Amino acid sequence: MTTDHITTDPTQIITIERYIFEEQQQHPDATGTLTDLLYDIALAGKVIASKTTRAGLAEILGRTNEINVQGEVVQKLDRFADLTIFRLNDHTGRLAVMGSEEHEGLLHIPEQYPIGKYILLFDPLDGSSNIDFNIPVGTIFSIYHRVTKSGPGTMLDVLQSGRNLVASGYILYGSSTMLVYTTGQGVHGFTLDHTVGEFLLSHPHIMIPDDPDYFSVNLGYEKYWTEGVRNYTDFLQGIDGLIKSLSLRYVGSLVADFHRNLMAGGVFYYPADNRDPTKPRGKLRLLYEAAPLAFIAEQAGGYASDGIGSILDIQPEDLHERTPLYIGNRPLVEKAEEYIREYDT
Ligand code: AFP
Repeated sequence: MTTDHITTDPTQIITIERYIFEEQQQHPDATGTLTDLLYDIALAGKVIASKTTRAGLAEILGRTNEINVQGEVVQKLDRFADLTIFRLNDHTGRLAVMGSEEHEGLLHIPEQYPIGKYILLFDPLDGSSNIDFNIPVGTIFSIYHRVTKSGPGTMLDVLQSGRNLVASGYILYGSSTMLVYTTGQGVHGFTLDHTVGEFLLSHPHIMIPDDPDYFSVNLGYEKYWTEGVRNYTDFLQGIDGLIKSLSLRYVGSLVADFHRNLMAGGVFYYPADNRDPTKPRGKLRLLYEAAPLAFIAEQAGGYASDGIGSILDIQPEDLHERTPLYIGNRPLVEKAEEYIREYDT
């Protein structure tokens, strides 16, 4: 028998299931449903990780030649991740309805299964255009309480502002697989130990460091930006001498870019630009990308804005609504708002 996976004192190991359970115990009225739901998402993450790390081998790499509702080519792994999350959550009686970035409409709970009290929104595989190049991708999820009283969940349940989030998180499929989540009691990170098949607590109570190292933006689009965004970018590079220059890091995979800045300090932004008249508010989706990460940023001491005000205060009007996003250290994000106020309004 091999024992090489037993590298840690077992009394020090905290599984994600135990951690979420103990966190929920602090709420006397908690029924355990949220704990179970988060654990189901962790399970989906493990299943998806098993495929993303074998993408080339499993002959699953590549495009399906289908166009999704965002007008993007659907990757096979996107479809697998999407189906995995849906199927692991459609029958549990915990959800009233789901929404996926890959689908135009709501994903209803099949008739034969019970309806629950939570709403789950997810971007099954964000950054999927990177898959063919072995670059990290991620799953982003958000959980709300339903607002309607009974029956299948409706658009009213889904179109809630980020202030109503019960929990949000992401799974990063990188050099290791990490799950980071918040239920409004701080941000906690878990790393998947493949040898035991479980997410183990590796980063409790994550806070964004005060002294930021990085800025992340697609500089290739600079010519499409407003004056405020260009001047803000100069500021981050220390060109006007107000701060030391930050290093530029841009993966083009939001979860990876966000995670690095969360751990090291920095700002990610995807501004509004005039590159594509059909997308005047940038590329990123409010409900599937910006709001869940904004909740995490705020819980880690940071801030997220659309350049004018908090992402969490935006009342969505459409399931696939887009928003400019500035996210990371609070002073850096507030500085973006300042530049936009001064030059663009
Ligand atoms: P894909 O899922 O099409 O790769 O898009 C990824 C993404 O939504 C987000 O993860 C990135 O931060 C952003 O788009 C990158 O967009 P650009 O390629 O325009 O910089």
